[in-house]
Amino acid sequence: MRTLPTMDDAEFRDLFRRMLVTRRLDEEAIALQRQGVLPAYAPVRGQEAAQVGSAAALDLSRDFAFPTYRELGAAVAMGVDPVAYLAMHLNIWHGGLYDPSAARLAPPNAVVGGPVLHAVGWAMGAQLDGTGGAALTYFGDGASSQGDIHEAMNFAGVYRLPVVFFCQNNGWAISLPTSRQVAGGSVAARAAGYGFEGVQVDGNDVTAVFDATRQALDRARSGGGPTVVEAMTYRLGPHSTSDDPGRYRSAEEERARAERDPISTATAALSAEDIADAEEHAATVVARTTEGLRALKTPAGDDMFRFVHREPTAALLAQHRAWKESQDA
Ligand SMILES: Cc1ncc(C[n+]2csc(CCOP(=O)(O)OP(=O)(O)O)c2C)c(N)n1
Ligand SMILES: [Mg+2]
Repeated sequence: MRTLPTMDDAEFRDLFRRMLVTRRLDEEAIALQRQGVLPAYAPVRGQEAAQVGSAAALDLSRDFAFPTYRELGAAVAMGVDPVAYLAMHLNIWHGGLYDPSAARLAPPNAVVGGPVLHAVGWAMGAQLDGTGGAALTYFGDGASSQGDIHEAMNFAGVYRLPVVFFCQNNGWAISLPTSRQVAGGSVAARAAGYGFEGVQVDGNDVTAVFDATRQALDRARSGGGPTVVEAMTYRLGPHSTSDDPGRYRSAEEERARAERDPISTATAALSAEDIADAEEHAATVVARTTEGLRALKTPAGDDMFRFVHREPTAALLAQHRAWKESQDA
């Protein structure tokens, strides 16, 4: 196992700050769900190094990331406004309130395996128009057993598309352990069958994740084809705020895995002053985010009918009229 940090001290401190912002925002999001502000939330605890390390490796001037429903850390690492990202969990609009094109982050996708298909389509476009960017797509150990993933990886392998398949193997797909989702034990090993590279990395070591993702993105941009990066990590919390992990896994397992908590692993390599500084910064971001989320107003119901088609169809216009009439009634 490698020791932290292997990168420049300032870079490492910066990654740690983003991981800590993610941890504290994640705790706040759970509290907001318990207070009835957010209807539901998918916790990130334990996966901060995997998310921040991978997203920080992106070149935001040309790459594009495709998240699932559990990517707060990636959004934080990419500099997306946390209010706009977490607004997704308010369920008041289509996904978050950030501008995906400007942020280089697609709208969060709750279809398991869904973002992977979109990333491959984007990568095909990038290859055709020669802009030189790469796609980074997130998916889980559970998603890796979906047929969509096979189609996406095979297509990407055949066309040698600039895409990095970033699997967060967090041990569980809701109540099913990885052993029931991944025959053969490794998502990375499957890459060989698609004709490209696959690497397994310690997903709780932010520098190891950053290095592996950076290498994979560089390879993708220089025409070397796709890579699977499988970050071995652990979901320390529940699948969602309506899940009780005590029904399918032991407290012993949770305790053992908590010893490899990415935040404490990174903390061991930092000074008390750096940590205090990062805590103060995180507290400021949390306060601003909570205030912002509480202040958000429900958008106009008409928004349901906008953004569906550039030119609305007759059927959609009729539905819009019927909806308006039902509101006035
Ligand atoms: C196509 C599809 N099937 C099933 C679900 C229900 N579902 C939501 S999350 C999940 C488990 C996903 O596990 P994994 O890919 O390991 O990601 P994790 O939740 O661990 O981050 C399932 C089955 C869904 N959202 N979409
Ligand atoms: Mg999982």
